[in-house]
Amino acid sequence: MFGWTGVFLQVDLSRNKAVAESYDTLLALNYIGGRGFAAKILWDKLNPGIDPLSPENKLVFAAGPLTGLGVPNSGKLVVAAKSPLTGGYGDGNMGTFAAIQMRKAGYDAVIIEGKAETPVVLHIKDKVAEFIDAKDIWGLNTFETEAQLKILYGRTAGVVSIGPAGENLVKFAMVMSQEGRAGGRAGMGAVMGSKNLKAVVFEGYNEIPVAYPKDMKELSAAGYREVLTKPSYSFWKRQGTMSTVEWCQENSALPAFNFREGVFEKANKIGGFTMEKIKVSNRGCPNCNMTCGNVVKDSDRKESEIDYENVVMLGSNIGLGNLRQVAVLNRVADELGLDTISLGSAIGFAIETSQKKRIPEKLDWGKYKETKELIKDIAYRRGFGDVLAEGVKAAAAKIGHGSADWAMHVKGLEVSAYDCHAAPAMALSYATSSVGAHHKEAWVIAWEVKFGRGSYDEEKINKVIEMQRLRGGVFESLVVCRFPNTSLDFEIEWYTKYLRAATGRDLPFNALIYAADKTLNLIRAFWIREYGNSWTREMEIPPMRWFKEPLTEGPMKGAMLDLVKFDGMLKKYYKKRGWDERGIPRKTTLQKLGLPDVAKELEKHVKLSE
Ligand code: PTT
Ligand code: SF4
Repeated sequence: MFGWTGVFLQVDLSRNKAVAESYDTLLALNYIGGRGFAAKILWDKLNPGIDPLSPENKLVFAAGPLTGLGVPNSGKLVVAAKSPLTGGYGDGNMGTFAAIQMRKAGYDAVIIEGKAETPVVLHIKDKVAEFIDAKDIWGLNTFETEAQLKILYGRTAGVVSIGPAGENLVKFAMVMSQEGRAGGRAGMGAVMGSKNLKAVVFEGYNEIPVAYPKDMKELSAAGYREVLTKPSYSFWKRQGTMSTVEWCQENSALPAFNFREGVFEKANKIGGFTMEKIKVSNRGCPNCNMTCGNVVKDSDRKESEIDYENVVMLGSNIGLGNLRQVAVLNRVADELGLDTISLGSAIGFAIETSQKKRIPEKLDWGKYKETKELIKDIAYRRGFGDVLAEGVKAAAAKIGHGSADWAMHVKGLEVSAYDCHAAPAMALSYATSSVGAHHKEAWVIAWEVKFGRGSYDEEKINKVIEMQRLRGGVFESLVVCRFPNTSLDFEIEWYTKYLRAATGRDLPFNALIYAADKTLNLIRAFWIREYGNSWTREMEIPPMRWFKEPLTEGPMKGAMLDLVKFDGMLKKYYKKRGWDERGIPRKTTLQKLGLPDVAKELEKHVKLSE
C-alpha cells in the first residue's frame, strides 16, 4: 500500500503485549482513516454493554493517509473509545507530533486494551513497544509529564499524556499534548487513566510509503504557499478563533451565565482585541503555518494558550470578565487534563444550582479564586467536585430539584460554546452530532445568522447534513485540520490531489463523502447498539432552557426555540438521513452504504425499520 502503512498495532496492557497486524486495503478504501478506522475498530472489537472504564474498553489512536507527509495542517490524531461520559461513541481530534511519529513508526492506528497492573508509559519506537514503569510520574500534571518524558526520549518524541483528572477518572478528562493541544472531550483521558496508562511516547524513523513522492513534495509546498495568500490569513494569525467572541456577542450567541443569556456585558474584555494586547506568541500543531493557538501571559505570569471555546466557557459562561484570569483557569485545566468546555459548563451549572439554593455549597458568578479551587476539586474529586466530575447530566440526576432543566448537555456531552436560544440549526447540529453536543461537525451558526434565525426550514437541515459529512466525515477521516478550508477557503480539491500523490489512487470527493456517510452511520449504529430499546428521540432534544426561558437581553431579546417545530425538524432530518422516527438507521440505508452486516448485528438489539 502507498499512503497508508497498512498496519495497526494492537496493545494489551494486561499482558504487556504488542502485536503488529496488517489490515486489508478494502478497509482503507472504505473508511479512509482516523475517525473511520476508529469507528470500525470499536464496532468490530467491542462487546456492547461493557463498562467504558473497564479493561475491555479499547482506546484507539488513529491517523489518516496524509498524516506525517508534510501536507498542510496534517499533524493531527484521532483518539477514540466508548465514552464514559455518554455511554456512546466518543472521540476527539488533537494536533500533536505523536501523530507524525506514530506513522513514521509504521502504524496507521494503535489500539490499546486491558489494564496495566501499575501505572505505565507505553513507549513505541518503530517495531518495538515497551511498557515503562510510571509510578514516579503518576500524579504529575500533563506539562510536567511531557517535559519529563522528553528528557528521557528527546525533543522530537511525540507524547500524549493524562493529568490528575484522567488518573482520577473524571468523566470529561482529556488526552493532552504539547501544553495546549487537547483531544477527546467525551472522557478519552479517563479511559486512558482507567488503563493505568499515564502516557504514550511515539518515535518513528521510517519513511511513510508514498506513491508519487515528487508530486507530493511539490503539492505540499504549493499548499503552504496557497494558505499564505488567503485574504483572511493575516487576521487569522492575529486572532485565530478568538474573533468569535465579538461575533457571538453581536449576534446573541455567546454562552453567558450557564447559557441563560446570549450576551455578556464584559464580552469585549475577554475578546479577540483584548487578547491581542496581552498576546506573546502563536503556537500550534505540527505541519501548520496557520498556528492558531494564541499564547498570552496570564495572571500568574505564566503562558497560556487560549482559543474561543476555552475563553468563553471559562469566562462569560461563568460570569468572569478578566482575560488574564480566564487564561489561568484555561492553563490549569490543560495541566490537570480537563476538557474546558465541559468544565465551564459544570461550573456554570454548579453556580446556578447554588444561586437557586438547591445545594448547600455557596458559589457565585465571576469568582476567580474560588473557581480555580473548584477546578482542582473536580480534577481530584474532592467534596462537591466529585459530583461535578461525573458531568452535568449525572450531577443533575444526583442533585435533583429540577436542576436537569439547566444541565446543558445532549446525550451526556456538555454543549459547546454557542447559545442556541435563537439558532435552531445549531441546536440541530448539537442534537445529532456523533459524540454529543459538540460543534465540531456542523458549525452552522455563522451561516444560520445570515440565512435567517427564526426558521426551521429544510435548507437548514440540508446545511447541517452537508457540514456533518464534510467536517465530521471527510476531515475526521483524512485527519487533517479543517481550519484551512473552513476559515480560509483553502479549496477542498487540494485534498483529493494530496490523496492521489500519497496513495496513487483517484479518490474523488464523492468517494470521500460516501465513506463519510458510512462512518457516520456506523457511529450511529454504535450508539444504538449500546442503548438498545432505551434509545429514544427525546434523548436528542437539546436542553429545555432554550425552549422555556427566552433571552432577557441583547439584540435577540425574547427569542427561544419552539419545541414542536424543533421536533418536526429533527424528524425531517432523520428522514433525510434514512433513519426512522426514533433516529435509528433503516435496514435499507445500512444496506445501501454497504453495511448489511451492521444491520444484521443491530437487529439483535433493536427492531430495525425497512
Ligand atoms: C475539541 C475542543 C475544542 S474545539 C476546544 S477549542 W476549538 C477546546 N480546547 C481545549 C483545550 O485547548 N484545552 C482543554 N483542556 N480542553 C479543551 N477542550 C476543547 O476541546 C484544536 C483546534 C480547534 S480549537 C478546533 S475548534 C478545530 N477542531 C478540529 C477538529 O475537531 N477536527 C479537525 N479535523 N480539525 C480541527 N481543527 C481545529 O483544531 P475534541 P487541538 Mg481538539 C487547549 O479534540 O475532543 O474534538 O475537542 O485539538 O490540537 O487542541 O486543536 O475553538
Ligand atoms: Fe492546529 Fe490551528 Fe494549525 Fe489547525 S490551524 S493545524 S488547529 S494550529
